[in-house]
Amino acid sequence: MSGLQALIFDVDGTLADTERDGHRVAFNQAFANAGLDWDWSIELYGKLLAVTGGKERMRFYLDTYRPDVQMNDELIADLHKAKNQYYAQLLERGGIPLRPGVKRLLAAARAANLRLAISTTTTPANVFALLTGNIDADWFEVIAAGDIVPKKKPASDIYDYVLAQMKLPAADCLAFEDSENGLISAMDAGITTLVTINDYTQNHNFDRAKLVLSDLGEPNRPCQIIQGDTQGSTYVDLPLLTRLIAA
Ligand code: XBP
Ligand code: MG
Repeated sequence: MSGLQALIFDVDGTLADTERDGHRVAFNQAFANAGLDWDWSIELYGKLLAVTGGKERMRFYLDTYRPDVQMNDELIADLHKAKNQYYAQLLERGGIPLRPGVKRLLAAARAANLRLAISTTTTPANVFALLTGNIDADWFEVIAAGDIVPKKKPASDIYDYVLAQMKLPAADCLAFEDSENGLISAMDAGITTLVTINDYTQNHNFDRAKLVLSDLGEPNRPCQIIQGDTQGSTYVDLPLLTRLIAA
């Protein structure tokens, strides 16, 4: 059997805009609580996002902006744990909604017996914190997240892992991403990718993407087409995805 069989979703920036008002705020809370004078502004965080993974991002910040500060991996891991607790609290307060069209598309895919998976750099607990109250985590056959693979995005490891778990060829899957690192990861795993941009990623290089949109859109709220051809569709639905994979 061939044709579209599974949709694989990135999390941060794709399911929801979690970076600027979620992870960034939680990082700053963790830093303040630890008595550190680090404050990651919206602008600085945009630069730090070049490095995926919260622990890796902190190490990059230290190496680049605070070379005078010595911090061992254990302390970074403690800060990261605290950050994720603040992040969960923020989500519990309903701080971050899903992006347009996400829930509609997932529900349609489920109704059509398409298989669903998650492929993300973030910590597994953060995925569940975001899904709680929004989407049943059981909808996803595989939730591949965090340190489960040796190399985070842009390496293809996390997508390779999902494909292996689902025992599916890349050609029968579609990936949803929001960033250049995510796109490289999915494409290097051989998966056709649809990108929905956000403020942090709008200037990334998405040349390899099949389609680049403002968001997934809704029937009464069209998305903007940035690159590629929706053949008249004003929002992302299953017929459009089937056409994309066949093209
Ligand atoms: C996003 C990331 C993550 C989050 C923070 O990855 O790079 O590092 O910013 O999560 P994706 P952690 O878009 O693939 O979900 O602090 O748990 O790493
Ligand atoms: Mg992302």
